[in-house]
Amino acid sequence: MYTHAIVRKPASNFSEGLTTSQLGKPSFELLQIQHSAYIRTLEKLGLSITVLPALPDYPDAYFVEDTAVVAQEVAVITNPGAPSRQGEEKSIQEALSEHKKIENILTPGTVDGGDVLMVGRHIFIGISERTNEEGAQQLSDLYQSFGYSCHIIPVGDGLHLKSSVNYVGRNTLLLTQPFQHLSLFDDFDKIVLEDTESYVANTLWVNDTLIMPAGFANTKDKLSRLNLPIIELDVSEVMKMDGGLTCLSLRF
Ligand code: CIR
Repeated sequence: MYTHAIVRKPASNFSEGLTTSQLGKPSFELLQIQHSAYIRTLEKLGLSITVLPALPDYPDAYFVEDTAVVAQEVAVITNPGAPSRQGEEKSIQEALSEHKKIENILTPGTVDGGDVLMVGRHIFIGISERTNEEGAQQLSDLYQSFGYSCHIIPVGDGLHLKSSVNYVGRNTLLLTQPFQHLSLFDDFDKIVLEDTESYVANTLWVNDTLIMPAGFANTKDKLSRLNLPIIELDVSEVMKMDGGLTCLSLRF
């Protein structure tokens, strides 16, 4: 069970953040409404939320997930792979050190938390444009020393590993088609997304409830087979900045 989450308010210049999306100019007003609804949803699921102030010097900083990898025994502060995001991790270290023992990914290693999928004692680490081999290896060594089994996977498609694969409870992974045949995932049941709904791969499993992006009926249908409560949230403005539901918080 998660009991805590850390989030950060988006800054009004958030649209200066990195994005590859062609979905148009995002609205700050709407993003604030969507971000508040996200916080309320986590609160309803029993989490107590630390809301950090906006960081206008880092327009992507409300994607806090990328700045740390948090487990029961330790929080690893990352070294974000995008130069414009390096430095975001400093205030996260401060916030997490109230709760956890801290370790750090060190240069030349880079890791974005969006590339790290934890399922129980297993950790899948994606090598992407943001997470390099050195960073993945440092993270893997750290968590192996705490008894976790770590697996490193190349992410050929999408921004981060968790843009394409997430755990949705009941020993099941929700994943996009390019990831469906990876033998590393053979021990899981799989729900494979249709191409048109691949964005929903970034569904968030919190305390046995699924929080999914609103408006993807086919996937909602598939997820309902798991018999878990499903909450749909509109994250249109987050999507315009290449982000999703997992990116907006650190849960522990
Ligand atoms: C970026 O490109 O870094 C941000 N605009 C989006 C980060 C999304 N984070 C995530 O998927 N964990």
